[in-house]
Amino acid sequence: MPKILPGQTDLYALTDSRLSRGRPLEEVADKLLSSGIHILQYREKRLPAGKMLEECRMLREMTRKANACFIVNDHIDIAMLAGADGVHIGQDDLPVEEVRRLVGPDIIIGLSTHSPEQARAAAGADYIGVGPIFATQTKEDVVDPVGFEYLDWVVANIDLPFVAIGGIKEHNIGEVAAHGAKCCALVSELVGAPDIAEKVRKLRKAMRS
Ligand code: TZP
Ligand code: MG
Repeated sequence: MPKILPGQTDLYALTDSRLSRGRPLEEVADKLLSSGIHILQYREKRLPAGKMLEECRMLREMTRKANACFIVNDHIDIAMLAGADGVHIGQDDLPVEEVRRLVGPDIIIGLSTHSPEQARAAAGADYIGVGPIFATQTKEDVVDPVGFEYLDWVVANIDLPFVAIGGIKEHNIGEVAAHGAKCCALVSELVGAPDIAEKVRKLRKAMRS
C-alpha cells in the first residue's frame, strides 16, 4: 500500500460532499484519482459514523486500485477499521503521541498547524498541515489566515514534510508554490470544479509556472 507523503506529490485532495455540486462521492473520487491525485483525504463533518465507515471502505478500495494514499480526517477509529494509510488530526484532537499508541508505527499521522509553536511541537507526526494560507469558507471553526509569513517560516525552519492549505485556488497556487510549498491541499477548488481533470491539469501547470 503506498505511503505517499506531501512533498512526494504536488496535490492533496480533500472530500466535502457539500461542495461537490451534488455529485456522488464515488464519482468525485473517481475523477480525482483518474486525474492523477495521489493523496486523498476523507473529510466529512456531519454524517453518521456508520455511513462514514461505509464511504471510507469504498474509498479505500478505490485508492488501493489507483495506488493512491488514503487519509481519514479526525476519526482514528474509522481510519483503522477502513484500513486507511493515515489519519489527519487537528490541534484540538488527541495528542500525536497518544494517536501513535493507537494506530501503531506504520500509519501516517498528519497534524494541522497554524503557528511556529505548533510546528515545533509536531514531533511524532509524519507531516504537518500549514495554514490556512488564505481565508476560506470551507472550514467552519477555521483560525485566521496565516498568510505567507508562517509558510515562509516553515520552509526555513521545519524538516517535516508539509502541505499548504486554506483558500488555495488556481489563481494563487503558483504563488504558494513559489514560497516553497511542494504540496498544496485543496477542497472547494477541486471537488467543486465542474471539470475535475481539467482543474487538476491547470493547478499543476500553475504550480510549475
Ligand atoms: N484546514 C485548514 S483550511 C481548510 C482545512 C481543512 C479548508 C480548506 O478548504 P478550501 O476550500 O481549499 O479553502
Ligand atoms: Mg479535525
